[in-house]
Order: sequence, then C-alpha cells, then structure tokens
Amino acid sequence: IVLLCLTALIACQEKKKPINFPATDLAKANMIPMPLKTIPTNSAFALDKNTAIYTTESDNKFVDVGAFLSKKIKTKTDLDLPVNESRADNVERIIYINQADSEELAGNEAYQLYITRDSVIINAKTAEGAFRGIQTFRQIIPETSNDTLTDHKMWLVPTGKIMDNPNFGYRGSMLDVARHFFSVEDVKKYIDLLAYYKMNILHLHLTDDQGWRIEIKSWPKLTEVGGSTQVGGESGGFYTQEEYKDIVKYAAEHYITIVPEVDMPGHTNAASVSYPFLNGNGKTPKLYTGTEVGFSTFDANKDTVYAFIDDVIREITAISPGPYFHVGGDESHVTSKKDYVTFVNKVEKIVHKYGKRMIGWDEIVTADVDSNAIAQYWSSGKNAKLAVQKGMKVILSPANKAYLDMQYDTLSKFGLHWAGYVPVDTAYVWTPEEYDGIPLKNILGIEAPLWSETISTMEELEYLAFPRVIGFSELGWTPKENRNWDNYKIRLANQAPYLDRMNVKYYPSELIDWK
Ligand code: TNX
Repeated sequence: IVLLCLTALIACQEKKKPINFPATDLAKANMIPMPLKTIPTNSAFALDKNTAIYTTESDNKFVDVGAFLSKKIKTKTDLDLPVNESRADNVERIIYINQADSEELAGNEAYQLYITRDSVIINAKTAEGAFRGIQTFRQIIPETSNDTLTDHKMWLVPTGKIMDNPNFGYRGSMLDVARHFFSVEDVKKYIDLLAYYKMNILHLHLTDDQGWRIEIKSWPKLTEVGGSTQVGGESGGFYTQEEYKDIVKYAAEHYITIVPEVDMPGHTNAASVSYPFLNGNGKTPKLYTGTEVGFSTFDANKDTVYAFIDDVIREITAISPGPYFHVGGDESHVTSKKDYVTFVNKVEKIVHKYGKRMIGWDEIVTADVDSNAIAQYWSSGKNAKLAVQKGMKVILSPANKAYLDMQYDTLSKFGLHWAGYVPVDTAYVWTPEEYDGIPLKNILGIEAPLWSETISTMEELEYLAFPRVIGFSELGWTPKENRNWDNYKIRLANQAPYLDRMNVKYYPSELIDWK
C-alpha cells in the first residue's frame, strides 16, 4: 500500500511538472501565404485531448469559425475539440477566437494570433478575419504528434505572435466550367483548397462557345441545348439555380465570393445555338465542340438581345450576393469595333441596374466604361494603361505568369503554351505590386484563371492548378518584402502531406524537393 501511494504521489507530481518541449521556430513553420509579421517565442502549445475551443458567442459567425476549426483539427489529428462547452475538468489548454476592435486590426481580413504554452488567442474584427486566422493555425499544427512527452498524443504547435493582413483585397482563381463542365462536388473541393490558402474569390466562367452552364429560368434552352455538349463532343452539363446557390453558400462559408461570368458578345456560340436570334455573325449556329476562339458574336443592334441579357443578368445576380458581375468581353474578333463599344456600354448599364460592379477582360476598356468598372488584365498592356487613364481598377491575370492552363514545360500532359511555358518558379517569381507600370493604387488584386480546353477531370484540373495556384495565394496576400523563392520552395514542399490528405493530384515539379 505504501508503495502504491508513493507511486501515485510521484505520478501526480510528474503531471504538474512543466513539460520540457523541444525548441520550436514559428518563423520556419509551414505557412502559405507567409504572414505579414511573425515573432517566434520558441516553446510549444500542446494541442491534445485536453484542449477546448471558445469563441465570441454574441456573433454566430464567430461560433461557426470555431466549429470549422474543430472539424478541421479532427480531420488532421482525430482529436475532438469541444466548442463553447461549459468547462470540463480535463481542459488544460484553450483556443480562443475573439471578436476584437484593436486599432492594429486594420482590415476585415486582418487577424492576430498569439500562441503561448497555455493558450492560443485569435483576435479579429470580423469573422472573416478570424477565418483567415484559423487557416494559419491549421497550417502550423504539425503533421505528426509527439507520443513520448506524456501518456497521450500531443501536437506541438510553435509559440509566438503573428500579425497579419493581406496585401490585396482581391485574391482569386477562375474555373472555366464551360469548355468542360465540372460538378458541384469538384467546385466545392476547389473551394476547400483555395480557402486553406486564404484566397477570397472564385470566378466561374459559366458560358462560352462550347457550353452554357447555368440555368436561366426564362430561357430554358440555354442549358437544354447550349449545355448539352462540351469540348471533345462528350455530353456537357450545367448547374441548376439551386445547385449554383449551393456553391455560392458553400463559398460564403469559406469566406470566398463567387464572381459569375457570362462571356459576351464573343464566346457566345452556345447561347446562339439555343436562341438563333441572338446571333450576329450571319451564319447558322451549330453546337461547337472544338477549341477555336473568336468566331461568335451576339447581334449588338437588336433590342431583343438586350432584353435577353437583362433576363440573364437579373436571374444570375439575384442568386449572386457578391458585388461583381463579369461580362467577359474578350476576343470579340467578329464584332465590329463600333458594335463592340455599343454592346459593352449597354450591358454595363444592365449590370448597374442590378446593383453590381462590372468586371470584364481587358478589352472592355476600349468602350466608354465607367471608372467603377474593373479590367482583368490578361494580355494587353495597352488596355491596362487605358484602364489606368480611365481611373479604373485592374485585376492582374497576365497569361505568361498567371494562366494555370499554361503547360509547365514541353513534357506537360495537359495545357496549352500560347503564352509560353510556366514552370512553378516562373508563376511565383514576379511582382504584382510593380506590374507593367500599373500604379499600385489601381491594382485590385490578382487572379489565376484555369481554362479547361485540355482538361476534363478533377485529376487533370488539379495537375494544372497545383502547385501553381498556391503561389498565387502568396503573391496576393504577402507583401513583396516577405516573398522569396528559396524560402517559399521549402514551405511548398511541406504542403505535400496536406495535398495528399486532400487527395489532390498535384504536379510533382522537379523544382521542388517534395516531402
Ligand atoms: C484566351 S483569356 C482566352 C480563353 C482561352 C484561353 C486559353 C481570355 C480572356 N480568353 O478563351 O480559353 O486563352 O488559354
């Protein structure tokens, strides 16, 4: 009995004795995008079964952020962390997610993350900021637990302080669901991945010559006929409005805004096949499953065409809560210059009528667009300059850097190379802050578009998007002083376990020393 008591006593003291954690370095943790400021304190927060999450409860959105974190910790570690439960005896360490109004928390996406031995505190003005902050926390939870320091598993999170705020407010990617259709599930998986890297925009290219992918209730043939095929001639597909709403909701839960695009007046063959009165190229439209561009146009001189566009924009904006509507406007090679200007001017008014801000590919600046319109720079520096002269904002998507459909090299299985080959380093090593003489104040942000002429499955999509899109998250979030290829390359290599867990078939570029 004496012996038993003695052992119990020793065990008890053992428990109270602070554990000696191996030294950590928060500055070297696996964070992408790299935060604005990181101050390591070299100890560890032991994430384990005795950890609980508490959030500001007056705002439900903070509670949701807590629940999201708990769910993701469960996936990574199999720990079940309670959220806002009355304090149980076993709880030794706490993760707080707080609404805070400190002056240092400048923007909506800003957050502070304080990690000590006993607690993690995430402060943000808005739930959006808290959501960005928990992505950082997810990333710094080590892949493997320490099983020797105590009698149960502990994930040793490096301690320190992070102050973070994005460089650009618009950080996105685009999926072309028109050339090849991608399912709601595929889009949701892409959203999961974008959110982990703090992207906040998903632009959906919903229509093109080869397919119309969104239900328009007042014009049902758009999807019945125009949505029936895709590149290569297989059957296509489309989102019902309910499905689209489901995507929008899922994106919103990940603090991602959906930017819907209806590309016009060019890239409209699928619409014109469905309703031939729309057609302005003088030929009888037929379903198209090839990959040429620039052969179709709407008729810019018919009132009925604008009545049609009004219905389309009305129905889509009614289910798109974000501030933007993208009108395409690219490669309208068979629309006369005069018709193009007429067309864009009229469509801009419709976009405004439905309370949205117009985005278009850089060609739209050749019309009389409002300074409130946004030009998406993909090919023409001349158009970008014109945009600046007009006082417009620009989204940077230069094809030779930002196009995710460009092949990595001559051996790439998928993709095109009209803008060159874009290996992983080329995609990362450039400076959006100083691009082509565009003043910083005119740059809204960056977007990496993924065109889908050459890809038809999620696996193929992932091959082109990953790992390059991860680099874009850093280009959009992290100021140039904190970006460095040699350092990024190591952090990128360390994404492999996450990508594997997500079953992402990324392109294992030889430039990266994958873990
Ligand atoms: C150009 S970029 C296009 C798309 C193609 C893409 C292929 C742009 C605004 N237009 O229609 O899919 O190249 O890389």
